[in-house]
Amino acid sequence: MKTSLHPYQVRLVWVAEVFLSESSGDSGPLPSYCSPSGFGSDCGVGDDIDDFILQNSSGNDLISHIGTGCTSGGYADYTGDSNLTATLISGQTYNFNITHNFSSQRVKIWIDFNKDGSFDDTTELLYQSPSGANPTIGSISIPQSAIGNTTVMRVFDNYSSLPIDACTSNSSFGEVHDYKVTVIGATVLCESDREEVVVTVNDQPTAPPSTTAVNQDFCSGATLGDIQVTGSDITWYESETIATPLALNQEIEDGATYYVSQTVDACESETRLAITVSVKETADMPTGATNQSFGQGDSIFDLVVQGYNLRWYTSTDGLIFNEVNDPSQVILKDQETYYVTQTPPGMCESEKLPITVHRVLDVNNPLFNGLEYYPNPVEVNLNIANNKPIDGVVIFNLQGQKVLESKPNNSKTKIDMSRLASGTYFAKITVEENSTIVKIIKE
Ligand SMILES: [Ca+2]
Ligand SMILES: [Ca+2]
Repeated sequence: MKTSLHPYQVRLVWVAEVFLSESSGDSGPLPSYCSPSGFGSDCGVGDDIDDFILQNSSGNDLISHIGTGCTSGGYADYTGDSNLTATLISGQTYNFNITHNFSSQRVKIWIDFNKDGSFDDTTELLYQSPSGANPTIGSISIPQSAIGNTTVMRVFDNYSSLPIDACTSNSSFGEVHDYKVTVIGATVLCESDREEVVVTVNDQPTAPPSTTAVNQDFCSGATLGDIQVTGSDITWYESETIATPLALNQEIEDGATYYVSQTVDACESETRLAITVSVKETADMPTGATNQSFGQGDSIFDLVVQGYNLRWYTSTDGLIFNEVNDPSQVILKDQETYYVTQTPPGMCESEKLPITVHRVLDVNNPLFNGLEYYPNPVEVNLNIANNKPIDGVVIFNLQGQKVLESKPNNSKTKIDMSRLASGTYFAKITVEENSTIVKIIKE
């Protein structure tokens, strides 16, 4: 005997293929039907079925039974009359017109589709008058599923109220006509051999998923799929009982509790594991000038940035970023942009601050031959001199904001920095549309 951690029930079912066809089915002898009871007075004073006309949807008469008057006792069986029969096709609708000799007549029509000798009010009643009338005009529809048979259609007329059923009148006055009809309907043509199918039913309750933490922290943009749980085929819900699952890519909300099930061997756990999430705030970018100068051989480590747990990145296109493992090992390149984030305790990593670096003195550029700037540190006036005339000087603070601008057009100039707060600044010096940046300390 096989033992298993998951004992299952095994059930056997059998399947067969069944072919159906349109057929007129059994054309053999008709069963006998009840004679209607309850007529005290039958139809002698005009409560009869005088004319009965049945037409197909093209308006052609199938049965045209005119001027029949009243049959004594109220029951006329015309099933033996080969001129008063119709062939009716499943799925089609037929119109009828019944003339009475008195007003306020109400009619029911049945067909004994299954040919069992009785007219069933659920499956075989095709028409009932909504109100009393003369004539009674309406239609009957043969159900698509009607069984093919040569059988009997009963037309039952009552004065004022509908017949109780196909065998019982509801008032003293009325008349019944029975007609033979051939119904073209569905019939089983043949059935295949039956084959056994083994169905394995997992009757072991599935446990909910597990986790190492029922409270989990995330950064903004995290989805249900980021929550850490252990289970197979897991499904998230917004409550313990609601049936509608949540999408795995739904963004989670701060402070929300989500409920998760797992499905093992087709059975979903009935209990769900609850996980409460918090979404931490994203930190502001670290503080630093977006343009910084550097000297030959400086590394990322030499850039001036303030923030917690700085992380540095390089990128060739500003779209894909590579994190720098050791900033002291990455030597700065002129005009390159480096990116830096901060991650203060309890917060999520900030956006990236881009910093473009400029070599302080480009010894290879003759435009800046003889460039001098002094004193540095400076208290009041910063003197700048160059062999070639200086077109522009722009002073930036560490945040990259422009704080002073001058267009000297001269090879010597003074910049009054007395009103600036103490700290580090950068001076961008432009000569013939070429620039260099130098670091200035204001005392
Ligand atoms: Ca009649
Ligand atoms: Ca029947």
